Amino acid sequence: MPPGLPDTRWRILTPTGTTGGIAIIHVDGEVEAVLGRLGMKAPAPGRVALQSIAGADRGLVARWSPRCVHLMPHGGRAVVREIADRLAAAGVSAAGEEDPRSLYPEAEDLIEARMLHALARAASPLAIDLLLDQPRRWSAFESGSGPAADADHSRRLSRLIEAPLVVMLGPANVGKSTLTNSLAGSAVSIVSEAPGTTRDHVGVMIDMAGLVVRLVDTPGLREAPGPEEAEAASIAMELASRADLLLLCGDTASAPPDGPFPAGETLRVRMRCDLGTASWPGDVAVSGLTGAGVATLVRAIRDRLVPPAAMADGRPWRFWAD
Ligand SMILES: Nc1nc2c(ncn2[C@@H]2O[C@H](COP(=O)(O)OP(=O)(O)OP(=O)(O)O)[C@@H](O)[C@H]2O)c(=O)[nH]1
Ligand SMILES: [Mg+2]
Repeated sequence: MPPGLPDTRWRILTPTGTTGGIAIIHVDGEVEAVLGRLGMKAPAPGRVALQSIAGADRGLVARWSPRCVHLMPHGGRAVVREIADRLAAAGVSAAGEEDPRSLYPEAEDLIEARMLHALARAASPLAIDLLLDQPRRWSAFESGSGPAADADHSRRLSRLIEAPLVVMLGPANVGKSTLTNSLAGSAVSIVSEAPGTTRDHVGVMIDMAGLVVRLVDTPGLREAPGPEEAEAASIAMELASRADLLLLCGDTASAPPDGPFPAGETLRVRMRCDLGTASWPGDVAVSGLTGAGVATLVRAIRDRLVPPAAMADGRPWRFWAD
């Protein structure tokens, strides 16, 4: 490996773990040496060029200043991983948490740098307008003319930056995987008439009316599981304990089990609502097969995680981690 480059770091600014359209890889420090080691040519400061990025993809390379460049390949995981590996092999270290002002030299102050940094990473489209308004809100607060921030309010809004975890729990064969597929718009989960079809956890990122969530379909909970299913059920409960929202799924004919489930927010979802008369109401009735109630469920999930009142609230949002 070539010798390390002092004061030179890279980091991914766009959300990782997703298959986003474009990734932004920030490099600051000895930019010309880094790009040279990757077999690339650094554009002049202030210029943007389209070129091969480390041989992994063709994309934009933007030189914001003599010591700062952004590589913008397609955001597929394999491409990003390949470029990260090439950077590591070239002796360039990944950055830890650092002052966002060094990442955004164009920002007027710290709050604007934090805002730009959050905008680059935010998972949800709903975050954009709220983030853009934060410098104004924080300066009103600091000048004594605006309200103060609130930890609970800020924690909820931060779900717009880091996609919250939504976990479906319920008995086998109530239509959890069919609903997951319907929400995801493609077959991500295996569906069948045999109870116990889902043996593993299927996670998918879904835009729910502007709020991007990580939805996990779990194997059905069964009364007398075999050893493999018992293991799967314990993983489901572990996931449930980390969930921001649990979807407790029951069938039209029978309510979901009462638990005990990990404490946290829940929505009781009456599945396969196209099948006959309901014996229990649930918070939302839905049919993954016909699509009935799916739009209502999407709104209910979004509004439970980030309530409309929180979106309309004019208090400043503490959207960065210390
Ligand atoms: N009528 C009707 N049938 C459905 C609906 N959703 C699923 N089904 C059927 O119910 C059966 C079970 O569906 P799945 O989606 O595999 O159910 P699951 O809850 O994921 O089952 P496990 O993975 O075994 O826990 C299949 O035969 C589906 O076609 C629905 O909304 N309406
Ligand atoms: Mg299933």
